[in-house]
Amino acid sequence: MRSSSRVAQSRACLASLSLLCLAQGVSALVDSSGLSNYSFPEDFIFGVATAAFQIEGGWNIGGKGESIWDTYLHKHPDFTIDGSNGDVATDSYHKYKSDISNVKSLGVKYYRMSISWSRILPKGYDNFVNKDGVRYYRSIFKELLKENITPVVTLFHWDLPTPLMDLGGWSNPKMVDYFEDYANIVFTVFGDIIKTWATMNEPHQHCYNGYGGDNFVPALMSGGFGEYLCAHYMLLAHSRVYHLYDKKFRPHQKGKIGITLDAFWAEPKDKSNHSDLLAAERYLQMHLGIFAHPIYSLKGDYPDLVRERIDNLSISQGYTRSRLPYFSRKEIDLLRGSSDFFGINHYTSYLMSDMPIDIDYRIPSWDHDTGVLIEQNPKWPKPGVDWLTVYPPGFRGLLNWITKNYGKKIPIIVTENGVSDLGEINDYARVSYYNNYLYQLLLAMHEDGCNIQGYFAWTLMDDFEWKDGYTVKFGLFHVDFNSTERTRIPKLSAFNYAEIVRKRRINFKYIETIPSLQSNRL
Ligand code: GBH
Repeated sequence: MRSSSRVAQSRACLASLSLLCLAQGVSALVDSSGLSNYSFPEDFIFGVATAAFQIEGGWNIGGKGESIWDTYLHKHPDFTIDGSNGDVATDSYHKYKSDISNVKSLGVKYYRMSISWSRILPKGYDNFVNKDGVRYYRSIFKELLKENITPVVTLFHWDLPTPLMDLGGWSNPKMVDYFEDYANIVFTVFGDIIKTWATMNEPHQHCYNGYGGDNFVPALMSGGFGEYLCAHYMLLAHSRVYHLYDKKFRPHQKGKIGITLDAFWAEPKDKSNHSDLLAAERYLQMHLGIFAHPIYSLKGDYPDLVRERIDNLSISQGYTRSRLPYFSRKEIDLLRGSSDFFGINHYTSYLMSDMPIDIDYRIPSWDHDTGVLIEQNPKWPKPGVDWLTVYPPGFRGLLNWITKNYGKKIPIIVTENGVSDLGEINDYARVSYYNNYLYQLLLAMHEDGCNIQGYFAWTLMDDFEWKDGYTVKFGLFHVDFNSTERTRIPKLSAFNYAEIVRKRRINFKYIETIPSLQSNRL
């Protein structure tokens, strides 16, 4: 690892890295030692994130029931591009102690993880609580606390218990009750330890890819209907659980509860073209505003733009009623303000331009309703997976968009951000990605006044990447999926992130310091 070829390689990479810095206007903003001028406040939350289905494995161990990803992948082994599934994943079910010591080695004080609903309630319903499942998560939480790491827990990161999917999953209004019943058990058994909860992860991605399309399980392909039913009942379920916590648990457990949304940044393709500016804004409203406006705006409800657009298109397509359900007055009031923080996941940006829509078009879809042409900018680097190009200023743009729309009072927590690699340990592109994206976050805080309180890197280690199986690698730690041990090795980016967390500054010359890493092991 410390060979001269590695050093030579790093020098070559440095050249391209500094070009990237220049291109992104960073070079003037660092001092001569390469440290960023701005720093992260002492109380800034630094963490690292994972999700149950992507790491645990142990799919039928310890009394766990099946989730939709278990059931679907067993039935359709070709769904993932490598024919894989989550049966073993990174085997965190057995290796959680070493995972926690890896979290600790990064120096972060927070760990974002999710609970597998079917490990706690094997059939999804609350009449039977699986004691082994409760014990498993308590052991993790205890181990984290022992290492002085605070767990931040998501209740739902896409692995719905299969029996609930058999009844329509999130398109069934009864899901609001079932989610409340699950949350009630989880708050009861873990609320003494867990003080930060997120109800759900990225409802947009779950609904769009799983209900509207077939990129994710349950692959319903119910375009133009499925996404909106799913979104609607997920929002109502979120609000129900927020109020459950607020009334029944918060008074004695004294925690916080919010939600994690997601968005790509929408960069107008031609900034001088008014219709491209409108297209970019429309994209953000249809993707992020549709979830954020009901929760975080003063007015509540779906954004007017979204409401009117889907109503009008539905009618012109010959439907008697809108494909987007309506909230009652009471539901609007209960949703408004139902989050203590704004959790946001962000990875990449796209160029947006206007796509004129055919109002009589008979096959509805979220994409058609949005009416935006989405393209990648070929000039932005693409270090790994096809959907992810690197454009750090887009991150600042998104943080400002959130602040502009929902105010400075609501604390923003970046609950995921990261990039994929092709399997290398010396992941120079990820070092550069984190440095540049974190710098944009500093600019959003220090120059734009965005109220950003935390940041979680996605992800601790290479994991099960949904449809991409194990072919796409987002980890700070490399995982050897060919070994039964699932051996974890820190990548270069793990050392770099640990240094950022320790120094509270970004070191843009980090790669130059590689030879000194040897004496500076995690
Ligand atoms: C996050 O979603 C998830 O929360 C996390 O579980 C996941 O591991 C992480 O991203 C990294 O992917 O193949 O062109 O159809 C991010 C949103 C949704 C972006 C699915 C990529 C597939 C695009 N992702 N999408 S495509």
